[in-house]
Amino acid sequence: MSQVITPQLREWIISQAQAGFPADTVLKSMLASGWQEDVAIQAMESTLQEHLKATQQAAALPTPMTVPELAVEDSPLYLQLEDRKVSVLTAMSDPNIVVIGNFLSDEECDGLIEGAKPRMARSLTVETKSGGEELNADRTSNGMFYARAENELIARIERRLAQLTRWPVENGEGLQILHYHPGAEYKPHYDYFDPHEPGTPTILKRGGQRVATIIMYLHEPEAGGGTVFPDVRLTVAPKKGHAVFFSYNRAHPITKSLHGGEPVVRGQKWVATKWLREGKFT
Ligand code: PD2
Ligand code: ZN
Repeated sequence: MSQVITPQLREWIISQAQAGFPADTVLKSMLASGWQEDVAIQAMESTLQEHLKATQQAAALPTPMTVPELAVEDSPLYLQLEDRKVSVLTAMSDPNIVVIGNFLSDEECDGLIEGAKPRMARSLTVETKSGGEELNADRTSNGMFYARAENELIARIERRLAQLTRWPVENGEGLQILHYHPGAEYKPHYDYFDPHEPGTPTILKRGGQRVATIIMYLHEPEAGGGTVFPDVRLTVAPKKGHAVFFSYNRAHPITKSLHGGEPVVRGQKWVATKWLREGKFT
């Protein structure tokens, strides 16, 4: 009969290793208490390898940064910003995700799309190997960037975003517009720059790490196209005029900030994305 490696056995193996017993001594004790040799060896190998990986990952945790936080401590239903009253629809603390209603008017959504249309091209993502830009198979949308304060509409939305997030306008990247046709998606990813990629130091010279993202929905599809957070199994519906804010205080998966754009099933989806940096984005 085959023996099963139990969580208790794994814990015991780790405790023996931590107490300083050599591998062959631990193995002998396991055999003496009735474990089959092949099972005992496999249990030791897999347990100790996983334990080593986990401790190495913990040791490599980057130090947390100060990140933007919305003024939702006392669970307000609305936030009165200088030029607009917006709704707080959903708030989650870990990860910090806040869904905002009525963030943009229909006219603002349409204006962002019309201004972007003549400038759309297949989306590029920042290429972390060199710090340049590249076509990315994980992102099948089309896109463009507005320069910061490029026109009155952009400047107004950027001021509103700065009030919402209590984060300086100067720390924001230019607004990015994305257009998804049916079938187009953005596979789950992190928006921060991977510290292990060779191009990251170059990217970080322009304002440091990204610390938060706001995705604004400009045109809603008929089906599909939600923004998903797989670590907490949350899907934000891509409702026109709504926005989703989320922050990540270090460049590490423990932030649970993994997120993606689900494939559009029917209709067209347009979004505007604002990324906020630690410092002034130049
Ligand atoms: O369009 C989206 O839902 C989406 C999903 C994930 C956009 C982004 N990421 C992004 O622009 O970073
Ligand atoms: Zn993203």
